Amino acid sequence: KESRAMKFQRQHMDPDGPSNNSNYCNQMMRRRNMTEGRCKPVNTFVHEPLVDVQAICLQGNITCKNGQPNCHKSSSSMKITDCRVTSGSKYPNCDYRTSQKKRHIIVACEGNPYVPVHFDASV
Ligand code: 5FA
Repeated sequence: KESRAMKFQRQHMDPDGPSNNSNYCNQMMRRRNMTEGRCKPVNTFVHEPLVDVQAICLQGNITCKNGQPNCHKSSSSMKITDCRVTSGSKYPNCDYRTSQKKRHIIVACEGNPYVPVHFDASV
């Protein structure tokens, strides 16, 4: 079974991306299996080395949106792409808007090793 750490990597890590095109989210949301059963409404991909994202678990500790205490905010801003389903999107034809940004990201970490398991927000 896929671990939560592996699920985070599948859903949120694309260190070598993005291929600079407006179809990025349409392609990546499908390729990373987030358009099976439903169109996942919002999802962020991070374009930084995996080790740099894992290191966020050692950076500023903050409260998560769900009230749990295990969130961490990156001390540097990171290259990200936000994917948001369009209002006209109709499953199974999932259609996304692609927006590239540089933001501090907030991830939830769990386990031993203590690694990212959830993408909480970008600020
Ligand atoms: N989740 C939320 N806060 C968490 C925390 N502090 N520590 C660990 N996990 C935390 O997200 C709900 C999901 O986020 C649940 O699985 C919860 O355990 C975890 P959502 O944004 O309400 O739903 P979603 O559809 O965006 O996310 P899912 O794909 O269902 O959940 P994932 O956590 O696998 O993916 P995510 O990284 O996009 O949240």
